[in-house]
Amino acid sequence: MSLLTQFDRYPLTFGPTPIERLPRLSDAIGGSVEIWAKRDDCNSGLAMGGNKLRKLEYIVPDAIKSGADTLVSIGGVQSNHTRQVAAVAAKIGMKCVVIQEAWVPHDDVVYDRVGNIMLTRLMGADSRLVDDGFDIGIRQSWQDAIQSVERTGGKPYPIPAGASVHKYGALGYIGFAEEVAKQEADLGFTFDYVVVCVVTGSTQAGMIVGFAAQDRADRVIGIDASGTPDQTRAQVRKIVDGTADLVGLGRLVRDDEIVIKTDYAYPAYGIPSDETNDAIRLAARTEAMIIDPVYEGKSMQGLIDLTRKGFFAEGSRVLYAHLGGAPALNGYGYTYRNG
Ligand code: 5PA
Repeated sequence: MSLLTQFDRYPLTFGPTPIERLPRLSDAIGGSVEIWAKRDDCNSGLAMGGNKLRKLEYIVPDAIKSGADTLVSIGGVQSNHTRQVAAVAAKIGMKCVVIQEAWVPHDDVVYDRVGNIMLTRLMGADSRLVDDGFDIGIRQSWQDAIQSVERTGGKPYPIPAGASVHKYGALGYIGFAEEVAKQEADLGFTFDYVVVCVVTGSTQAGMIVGFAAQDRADRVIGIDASGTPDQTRAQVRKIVDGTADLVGLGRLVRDDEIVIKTDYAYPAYGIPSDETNDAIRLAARTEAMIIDPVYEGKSMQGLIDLTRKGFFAEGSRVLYAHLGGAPALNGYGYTYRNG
């Protein structure tokens, strides 16, 4: 039985996302485990897709019901989230204001003109650059933007960073967990682990609640890419509790069911390490699977390191959640100028 039957969903995605085996990547990192990917990066035709569309499917009905005419959200300059909010606004015929803070100390000359922010502007969003640094919490700049819409006679619908501390923000990734269980039934086996990047928290939190209903939430291995893991962990805990209550999970999720590895976010949010870049190149060269330096590159780095260290028992099947994010690569043209 789905935990989601009582909630409205506005379709923004193609449907269940494909799961594929990554044999050349598995071999390249030792062949002791089977790496598979669930391709949420290919989930939608809206502006290149990604994890926020799965979340926004459960938020849009509330936005429409509220009578709002403007979605207001926030992220960094190369935020995938604000791109997807801008896409949804265009698709449902609302206006969009997005705050883009200076979350990443990155100086590529085209950083604020290509990739996510270019697409965001193309789709007609009012993209406002603000010079504040990284923080996943509630920001003054976002509250100012909400008020600015009100002052000009609009009706804002606020969506927090990553759609994460929104009441319905984690429902989409409960759907992910239920979808995996259905796909496993077709495949004829179950995955031993799911590896997922975590920053603002609702992706992993939704998975935890969804997999808790299948009694395997501790098999969801979060890889922190925020570099502020205490804050991220506290936010995941809070979202898990609120969401478990909302959907009627019927029990508290234990602390040991929230697994977050904190070794891979260095040197900082949005800045790839040499090991992140090795992971990005390896995924590209073995499987033509394109991942970004901010999020998925770090979770792939974690997956590779944990595999090599023997964290996953030999013969395990590990499902890498590919959450999107490739458009940000355009902002790192200098880093990858030689491949
Ligand atoms: C993001 C987030 P959560 O924020 O739900 O933990 O997801 C992490 C994540 N992978 C993983 C990709 C490709 C992501 O875009 N992106 C944010 C953004 O502003 O784009 C919310 C931070």
